[in-house]
Amino acid sequence: MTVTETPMGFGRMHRKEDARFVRGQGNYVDDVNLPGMLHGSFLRSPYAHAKIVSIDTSAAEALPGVKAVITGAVLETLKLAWMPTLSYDTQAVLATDKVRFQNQEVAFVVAESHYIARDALELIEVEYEPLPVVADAKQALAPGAPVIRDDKEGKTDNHIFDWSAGDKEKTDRIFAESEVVVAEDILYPRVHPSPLETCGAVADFDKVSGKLTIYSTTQAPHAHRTVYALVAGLPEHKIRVISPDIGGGFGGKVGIYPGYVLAIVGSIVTGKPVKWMEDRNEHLTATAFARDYHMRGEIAATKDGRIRALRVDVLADHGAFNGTAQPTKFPAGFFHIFTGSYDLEAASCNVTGVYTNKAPGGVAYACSFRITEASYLVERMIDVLAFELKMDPAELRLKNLLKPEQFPYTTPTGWEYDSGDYPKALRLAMDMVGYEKLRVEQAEKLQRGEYMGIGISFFTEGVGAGPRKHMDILGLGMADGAELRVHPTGKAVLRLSVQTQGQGHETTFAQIVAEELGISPDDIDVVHGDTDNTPFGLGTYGSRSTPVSGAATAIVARKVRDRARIVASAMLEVSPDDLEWEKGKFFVKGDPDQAKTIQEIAMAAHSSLELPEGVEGHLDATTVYNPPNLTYPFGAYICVVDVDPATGQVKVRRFIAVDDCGVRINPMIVEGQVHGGLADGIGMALMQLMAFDEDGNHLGASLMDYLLPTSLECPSWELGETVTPSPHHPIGAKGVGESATVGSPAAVVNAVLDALKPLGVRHADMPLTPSNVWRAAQGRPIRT
Ligand code: PCD
Repeated sequence: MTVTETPMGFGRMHRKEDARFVRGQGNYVDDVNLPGMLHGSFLRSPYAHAKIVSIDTSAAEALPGVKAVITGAVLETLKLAWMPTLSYDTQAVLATDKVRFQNQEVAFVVAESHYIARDALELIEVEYEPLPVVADAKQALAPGAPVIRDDKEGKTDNHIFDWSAGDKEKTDRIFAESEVVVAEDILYPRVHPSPLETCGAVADFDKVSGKLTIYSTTQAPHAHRTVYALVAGLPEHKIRVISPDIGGGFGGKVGIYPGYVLAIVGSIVTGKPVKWMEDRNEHLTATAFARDYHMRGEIAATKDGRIRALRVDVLADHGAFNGTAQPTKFPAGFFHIFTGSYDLEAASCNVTGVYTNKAPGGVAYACSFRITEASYLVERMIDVLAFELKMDPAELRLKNLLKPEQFPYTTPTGWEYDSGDYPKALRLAMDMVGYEKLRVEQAEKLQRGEYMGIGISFFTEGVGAGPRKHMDILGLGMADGAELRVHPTGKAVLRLSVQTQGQGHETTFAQIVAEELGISPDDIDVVHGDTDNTPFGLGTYGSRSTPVSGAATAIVARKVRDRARIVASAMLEVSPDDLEWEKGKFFVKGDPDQAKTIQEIAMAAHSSLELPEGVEGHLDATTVYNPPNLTYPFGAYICVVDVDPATGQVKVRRFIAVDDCGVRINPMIVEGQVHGGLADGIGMALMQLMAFDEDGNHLGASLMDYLLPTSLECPSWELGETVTPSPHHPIGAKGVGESATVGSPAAVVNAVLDALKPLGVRHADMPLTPSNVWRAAQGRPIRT
């Protein structure tokens, strides 16, 4: 795709940040090297569950170059052994009483070099007393199961929460009277975000000024600063969190990890800056996982395929500490959006969260707070129903999709979808793939003993958390700020509270200002990821930057424009009402030659020109945006696969993705976001699983076992779009960052199962690896 000129607003434009990235000039946390900096490293537990009898650090401390060895006992004296999680639970910073998952942090060595620190770890003696392990969520609530969180007073089981949504009574009534009821057990396995860059931090505590500066891999610098202030009792204005370039986040960099805290403690203890940077093995085993939802879905319908109700029961594996990141009111995130894109009479769900001896986290991983699980569930259930009714899955969907005239639409579980034209998107995807013809080809192939599958999924997401009256994280409302400064020469600086991790905000947010003010995006600098230099806000995840900060940016630019109108009226000696705006300039109504450009106006605002009331001498403005609702992007995906039942090999031949994220700021970036998410979906559907044995040993602790999709597994994506603007968003945009990860796994799985349908296979769980596909084809699918 060639782009020849910079658009003065929305449109295709190369990413401004790429100039430094492609030259290897990004500045990541590991590139931060401060004078006198020391290095920290963790001793981690070999056991998934064990009592700590004793820890002897004397030999490690004696190793030349070692500056400090910090244990849980040391942290206890500082009241820092435990920290709050994003779900109001507590998490051990360093284990004190016992270890609760394999590779949990047990001790932290600070030394002159990373290598000395690693060597010293070998000299620490820990005596463990192994305890029975709960590795399987389904065993967590069994009578007599070992209690993982006995640190919590009075805790006698592994239960975390029960949460339900929808109208259970009405749903049950419809199920009782429905002609067809189908049930299926569906697992969304534990997976991991696995960005290119692992997690790390450099902490620098200045004893003289009392100021703590932390460079860290965080998607939410302001929220982290507040948590550090509350936990460590440090004054918030003396903490500066800098999130420099981030090599991908995908939700895994939302929470606070023990490593960040220990870099801080290490710096306070030694008086020197301390760097902590984990390796891939540590990242895969100890940072936030995603999913791990064991779901039982039931769908009620008429014989001719009108879907009436959905009922879901979920067992949610949250690992050893409940550290999921989502708005407080919703312990199962936004899972209750599981009615998806369909017009149902009723729905209800119950989610039970349990502790297991696995790493904590449960973050998004491109899921907008459990919408991936919800979307996968409903899209699989639709195909299961189609299987039973012997109906075409496209026809079944078209029959039940919400109609454009139903928007704004309130779902049976209380979401208000803002806008959509679903049938149009699905029909477009079907046209693009040549659906009818493909079905003919599929039938012909089957005659020849070749198994080809066509999988459809239709998703609706709710992104842009969120309205403050419903949504907060740790008591912090989910609004975001924006500040816009226009210099005398008409160049601008936009300061944002969201934090890009590769999405291209330095480009797209400049484009929003450009669209509103007619200043070239090249003349607008976007500042982010530094709490000292940006307004407060909750950060980037749940595809919220465009819905929340994108709105704030448009609004702050409009405030600047309002001030510019007043200045222009003084310059042109007419009333502000007599001016008309055309991108980049104000002119006198009926006399377009009498005009002042935004650059001229900016200079005048700073000059000796006498300014009217309300304009003190510049155009700068600031705002905070509290979204009235989420935005609801949607899409229709179709995947075509060839499956060899004899070897279990799956080849994704084609993938059509029609996305509707409202108005697109930069279509090229949107397409890039979709490409990435589709690849992610193929990874989850076909390759990825965080597996554990019954002793809680991690079985996929390297990228040799935990497989990431590459271009070899991906077809050449075929993208389409429809544009249904969000009616409540100032520029009509909806989020898109997670859409493809939400929508694609179901399309791939539905395609593989469509191929195996002639063999009588109705369902098999992800990941559909060759061995799992082979087993399914033999009539022995792996069940969970
Ligand atoms: N856009 C446009 N238009 C529209 C929308 C959007 O243009 N309509 C664009 C923007 O601006 C940006 C992007 O696109 O740039 C995205 O956006 P959004 O949707 O808003 O989102 P954000 O917030 O920004 O981001 C976030 C996301 C998420 S969430 C995830 S996972 C992932 C995604 O993002 N991650 C990542 N993507 C990505 N990419 C990259 N490169 N890297 C990363 O890391 Mo979570 O919750 O965290 O799990």
